[in-house]
Amino acid sequence: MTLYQPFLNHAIALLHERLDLQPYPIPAGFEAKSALVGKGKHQEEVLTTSTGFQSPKLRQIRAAHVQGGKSLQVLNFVIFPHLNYDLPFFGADLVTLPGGHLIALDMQPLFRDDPAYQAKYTQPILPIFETYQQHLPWGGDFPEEARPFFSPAFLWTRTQEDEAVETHVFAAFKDYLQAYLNFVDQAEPVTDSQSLADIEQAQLRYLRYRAEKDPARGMFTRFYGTEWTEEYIHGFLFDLERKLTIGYRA
Ligand code: DBV
Repeated sequence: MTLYQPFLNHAIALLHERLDLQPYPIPAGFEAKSALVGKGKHQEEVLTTSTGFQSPKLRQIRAAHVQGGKSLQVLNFVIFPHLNYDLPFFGADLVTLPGGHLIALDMQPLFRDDPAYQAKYTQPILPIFETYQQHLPWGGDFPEEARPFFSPAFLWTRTQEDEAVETHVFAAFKDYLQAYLNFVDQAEPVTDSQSLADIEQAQLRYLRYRAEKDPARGMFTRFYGTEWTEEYIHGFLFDLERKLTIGYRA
């Protein structure tokens, strides 16, 4: 079993338990993709698999899982709520490269600087954040322009220790996901047209940033080529703009 497979298995089991879950369509050719990377005895297969679900309040729940041997493992797992809920995004970026593990876990706010929003969606998470943060060193600088998209409960670490990932990070991932699903349970649809417009703008701002700055673009392009990569990013990983174009509304 690879490093992040237990994370994905846990997430899928919990989502089934707690939500009225339906599949989310994955464009043909993007369910699984593999390439042989490297030369001679360093050659490795790099396999990228995709998983997608939806529920009445959650537009897209999706995971990209990259498995390329001990020093290349990625699980990027994001939940995008429907546009008539003020719910944050659930965002996990769990990345293992030759240099070590890079872990980003957060409930990414729609309205970072709104105190009422923080009180509703960040303050309840801070005790969980503090429980795990003390065991995990701060991950260091990240792009300044990404700052508005993270909450004060952003768990961000770099570590060399597999054990830290298997214990603290895994426990944090489970707790954040439970807490997120509690928010989902409580969420009521938004009907006010100004609030709906604000939510759509905030979702688009987030989504455009992530699609444009996807830190995996270079890696995917090397493995699978430009055409596959751009289609994967815009047609599956960060697909809201496409869906709006073809008439999706909450
Ligand atoms: N990141 C993704 C997707 C990935 C992915 C869809 C499927 O959004 C992987 C794969 N993230 C990935 C990889 C790296 C990172 C790094 C492969 C390493 C890139 C490299 O070192 O070459 C959080 N992820 C990062 C970094 C951050 C995040 C801050 C370091 C980036 C850097 O130093 O430039 N999660 C990421 C992020 C947001 C988020 C930027 C913004 C809202 O939610």
